[in-house]
This record gives sequence, C-alpha cells and structure tokens, in this order.
Amino acid sequence: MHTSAHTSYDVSRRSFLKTCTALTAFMGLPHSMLGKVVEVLESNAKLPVIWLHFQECTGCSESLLRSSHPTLSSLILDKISLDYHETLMAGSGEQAEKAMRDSIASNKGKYVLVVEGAIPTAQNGIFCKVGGKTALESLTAAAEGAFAIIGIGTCAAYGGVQSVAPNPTGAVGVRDLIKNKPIVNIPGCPPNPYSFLSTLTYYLTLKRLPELDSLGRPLFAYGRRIHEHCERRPHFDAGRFAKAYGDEGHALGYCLYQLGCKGPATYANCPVQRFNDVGAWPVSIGHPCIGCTEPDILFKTTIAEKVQIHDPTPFDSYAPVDIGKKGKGADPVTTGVVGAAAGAALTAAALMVKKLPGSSQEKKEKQDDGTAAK
Ligand code: FSX
Ligand code: SF4
Ligand code: F3S
Repeated sequence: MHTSAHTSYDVSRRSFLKTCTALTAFMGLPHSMLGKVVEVLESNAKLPVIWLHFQECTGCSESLLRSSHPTLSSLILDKISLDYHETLMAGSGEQAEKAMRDSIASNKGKYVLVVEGAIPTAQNGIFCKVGGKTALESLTAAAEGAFAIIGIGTCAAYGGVQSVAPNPTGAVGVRDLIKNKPIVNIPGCPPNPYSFLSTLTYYLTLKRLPELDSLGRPLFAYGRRIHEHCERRPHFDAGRFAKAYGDEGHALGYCLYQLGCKGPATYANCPVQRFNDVGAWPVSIGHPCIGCTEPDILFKTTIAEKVQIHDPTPFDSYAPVDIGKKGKGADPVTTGVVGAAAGAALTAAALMVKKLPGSSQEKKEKQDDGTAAK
C-alpha cells in the first residue's frame, strides 16, 4: 500500500483523498476547494488550541476521542497543537497551569479557545474552580488572547443541563459572558464530533470562520432541520405514526412525531452525518429527537411533548416546491404538482397540537399578538 508521506498515519493516498473529498462536501465548499483542503491537511501547520472544561459531563471530549473515522479525526487533530486539555494532558497541578499561561502568552491572538461546559456565575462563580481559579476567571483570562472561541456542546453554547430552572449555580453559556470575540457554537449533547473537526478544517483552509446562524452555529452543519432529511419522513408525510414505544408502528419504523420527536424544530445534521460509523442516530434506533442542539427545547420540554410545526418543509429528496407561506396554505398549482407529498406535509402540520412553552417562536407570536391588539 502506498502511504502518504505527509502524515504520520498509515493512510493510503486513495483513502486520504476520499476523506478530503467527503470533508469538502460536508463543509459545504465547492469541489474546486478540494485541492486547498488536501494542501492544508498535508501541511505541517499547527493551530494552537487551549481547551477548558467547566460544568459538563465530558461527553463532548469523549465523543471526539471515540470518533470512529480514525483517518479523519487523526488527520485533523494532527493539525492542532492541544496545549491545554485537562482530561487529556499528562501534566497536572502547577506544571499544567504554567503550560496554559505560557501558551496564552506566546500565542497571543493566534490560538483558538475551546470551551466545554457551562460557566457558573452565581456567588462569583464559586461552584466550579480549577487550579484555584473560578471558571469565570479562567474563561476571561483565556478568552482575552484567543482569536476565536468554539463552544463545544450545548452546555458551553447555552448553559445546557446546569442552566435548567432553578439554575442554582447561575450557569450560562460562553456567549452570555464574552462579547468581544467571534464565538462559534457546536451544540449537541454531545455534538457530532465531525461538526467540530470540520469547523477547524474550515478555518485552516479558508482562514476565516464558517458562516453562522443567529445562535452562532455553522450553517454547513446546522442549516437544515432534522425533519428535512429524516428517513422516517415519508411515514410522516403519509400520516403513519408510532403511537407508543414497542407498538406495531414503532416496530415498522414509522414516524416518531407522536412520541414527541423534536426533529421538525431542531437544526442539526444528524440524519446525514450520523454517529459511530454504523449509520446510527437517535431516530434511526427508535428514539425521538430530543432537540439537543436547541436552547428552547433540550431540558426545557419533556420527551413526549409535541412541537408545533410552523413552517412545513418538504422532505429533502422530494423535488423543491413552494408549499406556501405560514398560515396561508399551499399554492394550489404547487399542491397540484407535488400532489400527496406536500399535501400530506401540510395535513401533518395541521395536526400539531402544542407549541413549545417559551420558545422564541412562541414569544414572537405573543409579541405579534400584542402588537395586533394595540
Ligand atoms: Fe454538556 Fe459536553 Fe452534554 Fe455532556 O462535556 S453538551 S452535558 S453530553 O458532554 O458539555
Ligand atoms: Fe423523522 Fe421526527 Fe420528522 Fe418523524 S417527526 S419524520 S421521526 S424527524
Ligand atoms: Fe440531538 Fe436530535 Fe440529533 S437529539 S443528536 S439533534 S437527532
């Protein structure tokens, strides 16, 4: 086997190029960028990374380490210099703290700060201390010299499980505290490791951060709703639902909407970029999506609660159609063209029974109602 001379891994040239091609497509870059991605992953460039852990379960690091594309994760992780990571580094105590201070001082303005976990703010942040410093102090100090911050996981992005009411520690996400740095959020509990690895590759390739949505999530990974790519979607459109765990519909792989699937309101790439290389993701193994990338859904709603579908979108493999504006119904011509597909999508949307309490959509609608009442 011909092994590439550019990495220390036993990677055939063919497999290396295949990985680069897949990565280029995953990042939403045109095929013409493939050469650049290859060049970056072949280079000896190292991006300094400081990784801080706060209130969390370390599932984000775990899922990254367990990522089962050794080629991809090794290739990309080879491009970073992980100068401080509490659960991975060999050093500890003062030695480790010194390594972090040195890295911050010598890489000022050149390193990425990765934050895993929420930051407690109540009582001056005494609920989480590492090396004698509160999470709040460590975050502020490390953020200052970073050129960008990546909040990995829902905890770092929005506060996660720690921030659920009554939130005794005053846990918040990075964006609630740091206002003067670009922040990329990679939510998920835990997130798909490839969304994180691809964000690093995107930066290494283009020397800029990917385009983000209003919650700071890269659009290439969080630009579409789960519901748009879900393999159970034809069942949704046809009105075939599992009604209880273990019933006939569940066994037949029917749509999990009536069991509380949050796929219609959740932006993430799980049905496409699945987990663990076995084609698995929550919905494929019979569990409703619990909206783990969404601040208003995860831990804010029960698993069984149904989401309101405000804006029905067609299944991604159907021909693109205009199924009409919210509340206006479908254009009759369009409905005629798409027939059962869009028609069923709208019918299913009409079945939606409950809005998410406190969701941004609900708040917006309340505001709209308020405005209309004046
Ligand atoms: Fe949070 Fe990461 Fe959930 Fe855990 O550490 S996003 S609790 S899976 O993994 O921060
Ligand atoms: Fe898939 Fe859930 Fe949508 Fe059903 S409601 S099609 S299970 S994402
Ligand atoms: Fe999370 Fe839903 Fe994906 S629960 S892992 S966003 S399917």
